[in-house]
Parts: sequence; structure tokens; C-alpha cells
Amino acid sequence: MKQSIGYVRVSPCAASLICLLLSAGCAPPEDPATPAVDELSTSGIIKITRASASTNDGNVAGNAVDGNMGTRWSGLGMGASLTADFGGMMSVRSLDLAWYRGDQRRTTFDVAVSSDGSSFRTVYSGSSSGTTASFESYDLPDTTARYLKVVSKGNTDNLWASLSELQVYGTPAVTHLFSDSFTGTDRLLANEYAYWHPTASGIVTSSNWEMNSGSLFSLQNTAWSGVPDGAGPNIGSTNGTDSSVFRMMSKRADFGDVAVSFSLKNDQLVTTSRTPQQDWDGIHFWMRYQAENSMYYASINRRDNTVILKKKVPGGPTNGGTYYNMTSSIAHTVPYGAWQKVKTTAKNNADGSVTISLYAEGVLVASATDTGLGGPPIRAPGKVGIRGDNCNFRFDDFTVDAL
Ligand SMILES: [Ca+2]
Ligand SMILES: [Ca+2]
Repeated sequence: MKQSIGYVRVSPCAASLICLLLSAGCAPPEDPATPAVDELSTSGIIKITRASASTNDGNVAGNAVDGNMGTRWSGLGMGASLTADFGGMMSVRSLDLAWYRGDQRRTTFDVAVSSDGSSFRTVYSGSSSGTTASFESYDLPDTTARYLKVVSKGNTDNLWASLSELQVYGTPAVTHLFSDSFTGTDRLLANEYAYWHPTASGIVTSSNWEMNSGSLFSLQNTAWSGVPDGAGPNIGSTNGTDSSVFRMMSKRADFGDVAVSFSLKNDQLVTTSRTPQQDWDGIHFWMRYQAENSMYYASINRRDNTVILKKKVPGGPTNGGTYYNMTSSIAHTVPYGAWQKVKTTAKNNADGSVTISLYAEGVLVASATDTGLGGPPIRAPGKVGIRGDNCNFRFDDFTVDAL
């Protein structure tokens, strides 16, 4: 039960009495689009950022989402409707409605949803029980929407639509932009030979990925680095992989505010004559990849059992760039031989900065906001990818979701 001042669960009769005592209308003058109380954002209840109605008699739309059973939205007529705006796309699951005088009459209604607020689709038709003025729950087909509209078709007494409270249940919607689950027969998917010999006949290319160093294989419906070595691979990577330096980037370069996630299994670290042991050997996310010398790095599994966020900025000694540490090194033990879920997010902030966050098994392990470290924040969309150093590893279910 909420404890906010003014939230008193009163019967409609009591509410009427209060009105009489105050000698004033029940509804104080308000904008029809009244912000909902913040308490409604918790425990699966979708926060309603605005409510509006097709009509009202002074009992305005916001009264149906104010957390107060003693206030209501009322509108007259077949088709009178109340629309809730969630402020963003949500996965909608169910709906609670409390009708004014719901214990004395049954109201027939439709529920419609919309992503743009103008084109609505009916997902439910039914009526209240007529036995309670409190909440009754209606299971909706799971649907993604920003707006939900309750359309009244009248009640068993008259054509008034009078709704004391409305609550919608669900979760923020996930928008998948890209995914690869690496299904199919075991094979070479892409390699550096194809990248450096793009016009050669018989090269192996992927519609999703480019490798400018190393080789990418599928193995048992997962992606695999192959056994890392320092060889220069032939057209089929049959003589070696060069995956001791594994650089895989997406062909798509339009990933802006996104979450990149995948399953990862580090089997083993190696060294080669060309790639001696380094503390940073392991696995790194690339975010906002603009070029070889312009990107964010999120290092998840390093030989020194740390995570760190870095930024690579054009100009300098490392392939034409310079690395800047966005965080200090944070202890994180690599779970060799075990699958783990890893995720990195990149988000532009209103003040011009960019926030990078790194998660392991759903837990935030590192986060930093770039306000201009070594150069301007990298706000433009870019490629995403994985770099592996001296690492024999597998990964799967590479997914990019919009934030
Ligand atoms: Ca209310
Ligand atoms: Ca798979």
C-alpha cells in the first residue's frame, strides 16, 4: 500500500460526501495530460507518463492514473476513451481496471494499443464483472506498444465511462537490431585473407562480419577463433588461423545507442613467437568503431584477471592511435572453460558525453562517462566487434539491441 499523502482508499459514496462537504467539484482544474505518480513505476507496473481522454466532464484523464481510488475520469458516450502513454515502447502483458460504481454495473470495453498514438489495434474486448469497484485484472496478449487505450461501450445503466484507476503491467520492450547465432555446418565464416584479397576468387566472406586479422569459424553452432597461431592463413585458413590477433568487426556501421551481448567461453590463452604474453591478452568488445584508431574498448577477460574500459583516439604510436584508460583496472577472474554472458552498452548523453558500461552475468563490472578524454567523445554510430589476443575462445548469440 502506498503511503503518499492524499492516497486514501475511499468508497465512491465517501468521495461524493467529501465533494458535498467541500461544496466544490471532485476534480480540481488540471491539464488533461497529468503526469502519473512515480510509485506506479515499480514491480512490473508500467509508468504512465501522460494520460489523455477523448472527452471528460471535469473528471479529467489524469484522475485515472493518480493512484487514488477516490478520483476518476468520466466521459459520456459510446466510444469515450482514455489513452495512457508510457513514454517509450513497452512489452505489455496485462491490465488492471477499477471502474467507478463497478460494484453496481458492468462496463463493456475494448483495449487497443499503438506504437505511434494514432494507429490503434484492438487486443482485447470484454466487460467488468459488476461485482467490485476495486481493480479487476485482464490478461492481454503480450504485445509491444507505447500507448494503451481503453474504449468504453457503455455500462449496464447508461453510456457513462467512469474509470477510477488504470494500471498496466509489463516490461520495457527490447528492440533487436542484429543477431547472429552461428548455426549451420562447421566451416570457415571469414578470414583476413578475404579482407586483404577482396577481389580474389573463392574467398570466404560473411554477410555479417569482417576479419582484418585472424580467422572466424563456426563449430557446433557457435563461433570459434580456431586454434590461435601467428600463421598467415591461406584462402581457406587450412594452414593456420592468425587468430592470435583476432579482429572481428560487424559489416553494419549504424550502431549508436546499443547494448551488445553474447555468450563467451575462453578455453585457453596461448603465446606465439609473434605475440608474446601480455597482460591484456584475452577478449575485448569494440563499440562505436569508426576506424582502426577510433573506438571504445571494453576488456572483459584479460590474462591479468581484470576488466578495464579504454578509448582509442587517432594520432599516436599504436597503429596510428593512442589508448586512454577510462577506468582503472578492476579485478575480475576469467572463468576459463565456462560459458558466461557478457554485455557492453554505449549511450550518448544529453550533455555531449558518452557512457560505456560493461556487464558480466548481468552484473555491472565497469562503467565510465567520456567527456572528451584525449579527444571528442565518439558519438557517431559505428561498427561493433570482438578483439581477441592470444586466446582460444568461442562465442554465440551475438546480439545488438537498441537502448
Ligand atoms: Ca483515480
Ligand atoms: Ca548458436
